[in-house]
Amino acid sequence: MQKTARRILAFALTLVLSLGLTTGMIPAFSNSVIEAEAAALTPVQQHGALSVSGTQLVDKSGQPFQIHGVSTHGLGWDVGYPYNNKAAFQTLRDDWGANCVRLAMYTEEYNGYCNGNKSGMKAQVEKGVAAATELGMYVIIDWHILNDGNPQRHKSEAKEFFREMSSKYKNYSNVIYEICNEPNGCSWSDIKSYALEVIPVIRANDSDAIIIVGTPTWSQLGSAGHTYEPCEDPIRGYSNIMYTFHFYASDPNHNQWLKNKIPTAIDKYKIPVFVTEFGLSEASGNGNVNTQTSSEWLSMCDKYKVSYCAWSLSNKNETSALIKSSCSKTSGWSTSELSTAGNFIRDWYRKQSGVAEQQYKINNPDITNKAPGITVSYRTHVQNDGWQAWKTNGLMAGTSGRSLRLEGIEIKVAGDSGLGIRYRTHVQNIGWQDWKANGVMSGTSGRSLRLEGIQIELTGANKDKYDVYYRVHAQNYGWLDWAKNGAMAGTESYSLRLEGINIVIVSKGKAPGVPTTRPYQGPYAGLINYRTHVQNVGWQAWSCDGAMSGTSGRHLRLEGINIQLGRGVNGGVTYQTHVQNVGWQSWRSNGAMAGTSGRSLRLEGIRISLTGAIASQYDIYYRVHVQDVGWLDWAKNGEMSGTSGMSKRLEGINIIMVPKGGAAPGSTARPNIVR
Ligand code: IDC
Repeated sequence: MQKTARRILAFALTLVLSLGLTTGMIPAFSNSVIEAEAAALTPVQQHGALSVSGTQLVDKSGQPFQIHGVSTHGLGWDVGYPYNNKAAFQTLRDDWGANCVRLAMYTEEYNGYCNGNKSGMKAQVEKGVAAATELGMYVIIDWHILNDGNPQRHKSEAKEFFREMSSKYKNYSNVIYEICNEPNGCSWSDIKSYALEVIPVIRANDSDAIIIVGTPTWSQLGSAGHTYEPCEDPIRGYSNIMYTFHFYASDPNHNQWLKNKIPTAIDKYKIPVFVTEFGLSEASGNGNVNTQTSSEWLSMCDKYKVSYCAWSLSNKNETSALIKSSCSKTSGWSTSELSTAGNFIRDWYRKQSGVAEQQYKINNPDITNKAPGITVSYRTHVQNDGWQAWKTNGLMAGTSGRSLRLEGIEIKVAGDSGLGIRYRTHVQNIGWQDWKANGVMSGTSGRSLRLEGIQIELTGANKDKYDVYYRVHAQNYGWLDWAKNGAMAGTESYSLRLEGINIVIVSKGKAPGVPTTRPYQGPYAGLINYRTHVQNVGWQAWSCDGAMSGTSGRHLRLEGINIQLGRGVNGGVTYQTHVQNVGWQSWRSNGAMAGTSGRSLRLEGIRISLTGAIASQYDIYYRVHVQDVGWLDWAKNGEMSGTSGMSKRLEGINIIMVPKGGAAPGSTARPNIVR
């Protein structure tokens, strides 16, 4: 079975490498990506390989597990395959709370696998499995017999197909095999003997994947209303086998005797059932959609913890289709673009998965000390959707789980005539725009350019009575921490879009009750950032917040250093170095180089101080690694670090900022040696 951890790491590394190449920021970046990934585990990361215990599907820890999936329409149909894409599945996962996709590969009808379209269908299945796997979703490979009725009819093709698929996916923990969608016009013994040939083919490659076997009469668990042939004569000798049951919740026929089938199969016969397909419509795939009977059916499945997948992810003009036929988008649908069935399924799955609750918290973050009587209003221009409605006082603007970029924003304040607001955005291909104020648009319109970062600050005579806080949802990172009073929120140099934003105004100096550590990702993402020029090596990548810069055990001298405060930090940093043959140089500040370049002269000592507002809020500590001596203790706020009169080179340095008066990062007994 696939090693999930390895996949997270592989994903993180790919991201790090692809971004790292363009930025040179690999070390600082990699941790945050891994953390961001770990914070939101995918369904497969959380639940791993599934198995069957008694009648229940269980996850890797043996806990009962329910699939909440969505089935594609036929993969050969023009209303089916366009939705077989990763962005669509991501919308299902992140916005709907679905954990599974079912790939309906018709065998006969409409470009079916056994109807001359083998390679086309296989390519679609491979595409769907790859997308679901990258997203950490479960995926069902469905041999969608329908008009062909008896699975015996294409048995040899089925065996060949499942041999190939199970060989390809034998190490995947998320792939489920459904070997015959809806047998009809044949007996259970036909189906069973088919299953007894296909199952061993899969088991030869994969000893434990879930295999789901279709049942008589379009998978109704028996050939007539009160018969249960598969339950009375189940398949023996294999583990992790389940039986298909299908229903269409608004079909008058299905709302009679069919309703007893799940309880009877499970309670009486102890047979594991999987609803690989249900519709909210009638059995034709069209007609009435009755939300009352739909709720009853799904509640019954939930009571028995039976898994289910909804038919179908399509905009076909029929009521079982989850997307409105007027909508041609193949991912990122808004609720107004979903059909009645689509909205019902989305709501149902969101509640079940906790996505609704998480999103409620994103939309309504718990902010303390909001400034009484002050209203900040803002609206965003979103890719495809255009201008959204105005949001106020901390509510989310933008979208969540739909991967849509923000392109423009307008912000205004009310409630204090002495208060105004200004803001500027960092726009793809353009960079920082000029500041805009009090409701004027920042960003672009009609140019499809993403916002990547934003700064917001208060203006006017009364601006010092308040603090403005804001945070953004950045692509790949998710929600960053809250920025304050003009600090940058978003990312820089990584070409990542903003997708959402919250803004709130808090009474001056009061705690907002939300995290504020890291509102920004990119170069200078640390509070204090620095890099050194090393003998033979040249400039190293930037380090930040206590990480070592320089080399260790290589006897190479430091020759130069840049030091810079984090983006948006209110204040400055100033530093001077003691250089071989030269002595103390003059002070340098805010990123300028100290030391020498091209002269092969070693640094022997350094002093560093904070300036401006930050100097009253933080102490700066630093220590150096000295030739033949090793690490000296920490120096603080302008004290000398290093040696003097000893002709010893510096080889490494750590720099860190600590809230004013806080504990030192280590011993401060001997920060320097002066001879
Ligand atoms: C339906 C589709 C419809 C298509 C028809 C025939 O919704 O657009 O024209 O198939 O191919 C099933 C089947 C499933 C059916 C669905 C609704 O598994 O393929 O899809 N249904 O009729 N069993 C019961 C209902």
